[in-house]
Amino acid sequence: MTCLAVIAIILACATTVHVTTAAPGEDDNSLNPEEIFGLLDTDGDGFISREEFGGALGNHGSETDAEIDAEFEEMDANNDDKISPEEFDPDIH
Ligand SMILES: [Ca+2]
Ligand SMILES: [Ca+2]
Repeated sequence: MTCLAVIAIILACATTVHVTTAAPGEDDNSLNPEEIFGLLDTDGDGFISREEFGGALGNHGSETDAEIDAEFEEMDANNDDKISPEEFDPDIH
């Protein structure tokens, strides 16, 4: 969950346009895990690839490739080289 928190912060900073479309009453600066997943899954295939993950964090964060790789592998519980919604956050449904 530490990784997810970092990603949420990075994306919240980088996606102010998207955040303004949130439903009224929702926290202005916070995205739910499903929204974060959708932002990371740039080709919309339902999984976050290593490239998508690295692209999002590499663009907005100060993390090194090795750190991004380590976070990806930590989230990729079944080691199929992509992050499913369940791996990203078990509560995403
Ligand atoms: Ca994808
Ligand atoms: Ca996986």
